[in-house]
Amino acid sequence: MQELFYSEMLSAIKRGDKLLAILIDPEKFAVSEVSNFLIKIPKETTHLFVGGSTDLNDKINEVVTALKKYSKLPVFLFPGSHHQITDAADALLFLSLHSGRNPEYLIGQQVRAASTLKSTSLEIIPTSYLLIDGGNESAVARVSETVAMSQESISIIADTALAGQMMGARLVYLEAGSGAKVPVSHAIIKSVKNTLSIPVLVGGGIRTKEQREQAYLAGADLVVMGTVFEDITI
Ligand code: 1GP
Repeated sequence: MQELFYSEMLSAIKRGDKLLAILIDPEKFAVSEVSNFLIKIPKETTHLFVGGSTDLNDKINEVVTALKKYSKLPVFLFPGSHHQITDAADALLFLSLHSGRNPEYLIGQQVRAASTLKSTSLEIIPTSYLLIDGGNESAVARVSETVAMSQESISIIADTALAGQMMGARLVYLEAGSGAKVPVSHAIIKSVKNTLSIPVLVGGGIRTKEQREQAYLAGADLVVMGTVFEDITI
């Protein structure tokens, strides 16, 4: 499998670029507003992520197709389930919820996706996904029926991320949950960054440019922002 989008990400990080993904939840996105949405997101945006925890409709293909029509940014799927796959996107974050102990989200959903992905044009990027307590119950915790890791457990979080890397993950995603009250702490980002050699993605509860810059300073290679841009399309 080619690793075009992953290689581009590594090259950008090596150059010292800071990456920014805007997350679009298809359920909350008005396709008719796509061009308006793309004008209003930050000019620093490097990636568009598409996906959501709830699986109430099959809008994902429609949303990705509309984004690809109006934007040259790479579109990565960030699926909440094996239903959220479309070849209209460029790449797939093939998530395994390593913070949790629910086999359905460690391997079950991945098995359900495997036969579809066998003939996909998507670039598949194995991603270690860690849910960290963001101060409120997240949709990820509710849907996956797993408990978020405490922000106090810095060494366990770093060890979990390291185990994910050792298992072959090409990215680690530190997730405080969409709409988190408290983003992932700088101490956690720093510890994971110092422990791992793969890129570190951080999201959940990041609302301002300043918070984003602070996450980069702590060691995040890519910041994900979603909720703060949702009202653009509603
Ligand atoms: C959620 O990390 C993303 O999966 C983004 O979170 O919606 O809080 O920006 P927000």
